[in-house]
Amino acid sequence: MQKTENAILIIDDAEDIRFLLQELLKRENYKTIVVHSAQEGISILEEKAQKINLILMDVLMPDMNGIEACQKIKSQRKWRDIPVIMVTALNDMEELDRAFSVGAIDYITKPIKKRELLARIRSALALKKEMDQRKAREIELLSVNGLLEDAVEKLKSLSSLDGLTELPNRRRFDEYLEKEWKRAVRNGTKISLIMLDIDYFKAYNDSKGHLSGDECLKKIAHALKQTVQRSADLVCRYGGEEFAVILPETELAGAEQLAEKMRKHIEHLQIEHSSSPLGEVVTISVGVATEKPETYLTWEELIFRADQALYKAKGAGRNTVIT
Ligand code: GH3
Ligand code: MG
Ligand code: MG
Ligand code: MG
Repeated sequence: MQKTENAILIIDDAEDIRFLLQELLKRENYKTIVVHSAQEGISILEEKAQKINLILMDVLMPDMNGIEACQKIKSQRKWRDIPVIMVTALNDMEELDRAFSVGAIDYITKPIKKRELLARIRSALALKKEMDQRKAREIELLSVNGLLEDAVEKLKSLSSLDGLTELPNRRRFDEYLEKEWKRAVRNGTKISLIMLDIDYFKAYNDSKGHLSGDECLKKIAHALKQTVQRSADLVCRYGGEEFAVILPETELAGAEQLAEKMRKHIEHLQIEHSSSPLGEVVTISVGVATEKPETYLTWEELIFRADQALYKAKGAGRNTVIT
């Protein structure tokens, strides 16, 4: 029964054999392509090897004989998987040995016996099908491996992002600050750092629940990110409800301006916070510090000073910027 469009390629120089094979196979609903020389058979493969699922090859042919042709086919990676059954009048074991040694899968002797022919074709096709399926599974595995590699890449980039807010995390903050600090030492430029913390966020969580707290953190992260304009400025989630903004090549006045813009922006988000002693909406307290990095200083000094300023902002009543 013909199930696919695939064809059996018949290569034989004798017209009567070509005719006989073609007729027998046609009656069994096999599709055939029939040629009279090895050279012609190879041209067919060059054109549509993927449509050929079996080759019936005569051994004795002028020009290129069947053994040579089989060897040639098996030496090509793209053709190697097509089974070749040798058709021989010789009953010559030496010829057959050679045929097997160059990769033929089976042989049929002339005169051709119908039952034998069909049995051997069926078993060759079944084997080919199994090989194709195995190959497909291997390809599937390879693509799974590819997917795994992509996933690892993704994980690497995720490992520097905070899962909730999708802002760079503390690890990325440390890396970036160290890098920018060193650059500033080399170039003699300044770095500013903004540290900010949500006011009365514990009360927010307590009154609205932790999930609402998470949503609030996301909104604030998004708003902070929108506020910065330079690509060198890095807004990070420093931890909990604390954020930090690294501003390379920025003077204190510029950093303070940005900090005030952020404070206002958050206040104007109007995120309801009725349990805040300050009023009705979520606010932030902000500390700003600037350093001109010198080799005797470290970036920890900058963090310490921004943190101190933030602490003072809390002490000064919150919802404010202190430098
Ligand atoms: P202050 O104005 O002095 O900063 O008061 P506060 O309540 O904001 O400060 P506190 O440090 O007492 O509380 C911080 C709260 O932030 C407590 C903690 O549960 C909450 N928090 C930290 N990280 C997360 C988070 O990822 N999700 C949620 N929902 N809450 C968080
Ligand atoms: Mg012949
Ligand atoms: Mg805090
Ligand atoms: Mg807080």
